[in-house]
Amino acid sequence: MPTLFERIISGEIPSDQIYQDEVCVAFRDIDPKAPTHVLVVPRKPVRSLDDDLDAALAGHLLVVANKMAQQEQLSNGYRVVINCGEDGGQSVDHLHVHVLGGRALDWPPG
Ligand code: DGP
Repeated sequence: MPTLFERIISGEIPSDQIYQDEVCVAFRDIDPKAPTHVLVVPRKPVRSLDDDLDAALAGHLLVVANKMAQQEQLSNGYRVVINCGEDGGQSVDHLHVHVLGGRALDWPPG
C-alpha cells in the first residue's frame, strides 16, 4: 500500500509542488505552521529517520532543504525539522524534512 506521500509524489493526490529531482520532491505543507512551510520528501518510501537510512540520501535531503530556503527567500533564517516516531510527533510514515520560515520561531518546541 503506497504511503500518503507516495500518492502525492505520483500526482494521485494534488499538492503545491515547488521542486523535484531524481531523488526527492518538495511541496507545501497542507497545514502550514509558518508563512513558509515546505516538506522535502524522498521518492523512496523510507519510513522514518529510524529506518535504515542511506547517508547520501540524508545528505541530499538537507542540501535540498537549504535550496528550498533560498528559493523561498528565507534570508532571515529558517528551521529544518525531522519528526521521528510517536514522541517526535511524526504523523506520516514516510520520511520528510520540514522547512519552516517567514517568522521568528520559538525555541524549545512544545
Ligand atoms: P509530521 O507530523 O512530521 O509527520 O508531518 C506531516 C506533515 O504532513 C504535516 O505537517 C501535515 C502534512 N500533510 C499531511 N497530509 C498532507 C497532504 O495531503 N498534503 C500536504 N501537502 N501535506 C500534508
